[in-house]
Amino acid sequence: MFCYQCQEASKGTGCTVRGVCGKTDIVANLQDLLIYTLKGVALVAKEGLEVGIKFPEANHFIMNGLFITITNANFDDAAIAAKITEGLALRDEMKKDLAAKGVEFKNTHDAATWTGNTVASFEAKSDAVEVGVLATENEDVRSLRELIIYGVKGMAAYAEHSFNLGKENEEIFEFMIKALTATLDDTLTVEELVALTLETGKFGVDVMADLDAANTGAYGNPEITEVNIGTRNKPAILISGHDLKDLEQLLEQTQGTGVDVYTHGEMLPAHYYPAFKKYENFVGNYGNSWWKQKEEFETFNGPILFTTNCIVPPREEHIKRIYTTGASGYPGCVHIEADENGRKDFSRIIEQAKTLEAPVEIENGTIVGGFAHEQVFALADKVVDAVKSGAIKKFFVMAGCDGRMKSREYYTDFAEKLPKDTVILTAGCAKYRYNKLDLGDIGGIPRVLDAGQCNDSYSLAVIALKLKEVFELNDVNDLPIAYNIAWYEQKAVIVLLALLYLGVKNIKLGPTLPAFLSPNVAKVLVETFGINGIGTVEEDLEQFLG
Ligand code: FS2
Ligand code: SF4
Repeated sequence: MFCYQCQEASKGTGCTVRGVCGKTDIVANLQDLLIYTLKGVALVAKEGLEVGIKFPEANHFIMNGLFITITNANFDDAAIAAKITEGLALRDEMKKDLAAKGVEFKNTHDAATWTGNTVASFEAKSDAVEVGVLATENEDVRSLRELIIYGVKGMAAYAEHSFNLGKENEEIFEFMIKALTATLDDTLTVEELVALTLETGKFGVDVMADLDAANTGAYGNPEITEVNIGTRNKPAILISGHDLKDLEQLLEQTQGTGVDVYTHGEMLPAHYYPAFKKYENFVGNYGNSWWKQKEEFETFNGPILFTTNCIVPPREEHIKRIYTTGASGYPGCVHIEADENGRKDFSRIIEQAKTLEAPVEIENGTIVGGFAHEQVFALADKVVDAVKSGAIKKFFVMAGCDGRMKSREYYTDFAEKLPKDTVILTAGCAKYRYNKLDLGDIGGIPRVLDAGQCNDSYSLAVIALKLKEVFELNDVNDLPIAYNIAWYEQKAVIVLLALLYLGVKNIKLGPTLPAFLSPNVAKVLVETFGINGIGTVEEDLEQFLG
């Protein structure tokens, strides 16, 4: 195996024996082979698009396959192997379809022609050099190809959440096909790959706008909300991950059962949506960000439903009460599939919850969030006045991910040491590093404004563009907004590329720069966009404020 797609890549260079995330070499290799299979499907789909033939099934397959390979989403080797089998069959059916329509598929790339039909044959193939990341010898080309692939993985995750709410965008699918096939094209120059990287950011903005419209269209605009972080004395289900449609179905199915529902990790912002407030059994948020889950699942007592990443390989005794759905999976955990209408039957989780103890309270009180674009616009006058009067000197976008490395204590420390006339704008699980600190408010505006999940970083971009308009500025970089982003997995990569596409400069990215950036590619990002790594809190505060 060789994997360097996340921030916790071993020794800052890549995992080669077993993932720091817990991924085995077999799972890592099968994930690479799944990506390779998707590239084969994309080659055929591209040929179809060139003559006006579309394959909607391929679009959905590519989207879901990419999502499955995101860090901490799916550790289930059998499920990944089944997906590869499905992909090969789909690819070959598509070729037949083209032939039946008089189109001869001439591409002889191995990704479009290889075949296998047993798990053993997949394991053998997945070990072959042409399949994995290291297939590309030139480190700059490899770096750009993988940067594009990781961006597209994040894009696929957001597209799938939109799709689950009945929204799809053909242009996004066509871009995924273009990007996947481009990573097999040896004729593309480094300059062309850099341009494609920026184009990935453009579609990143589009997919986040689509998901924002899907979420707010279905559940209303997030609004200021106090979320309970304590518990009550009833059996309960914990729902983790990002998929709001899954949450809605779980809430519907638990009505009148005596079973409560709590959010975990990235599902916390669901409480901000008006549509979910009507459920009396939607009690609050339990615990912290993803990496603390082993301890928190112990005290939660009830079943846990993962709708997406981030899964940490569980303790053996927890497997029987952990369920997965969508792109997520873990060997031994029951996986709940949707029927042809998208309905999921969560009754076995509810029945199990009834037999288990209520959660043990590990903290109490409330936290405040719900500052997505419409809520901030509703406060616009207050915010603009505070900036004009000097009560707010600067905003710090501290969106992104959390992770288990000690170096992430930097973000707690940074938030605590920020001057009292600054406001943090956040989204994603990065917020757990400071959302329970008492940082106070500025004239009633809380000093930590949480827009929502990582995809809601879109809201932060919309807010910045609105402020640029209000203050009549020509450049978004002239605003009193600084960017200190924490990243972990590939959804953060698409958020970063989206910000670059929108013209945001001088982003600090930490706790470490991606292992997949070669020195030359990192240099391009530094010279073109001013991206830089974090230093000490003191140095960085000086740099931002000095
Ligand atoms: Fe956090 Fe994990 Fe949101 Fe990432 S819960 S690092 O998936 O996408 O952010
Ligand atoms: Fe290592 Fe991250 Fe890849 Fe897991 S996802 S194998 S931790 S680089």
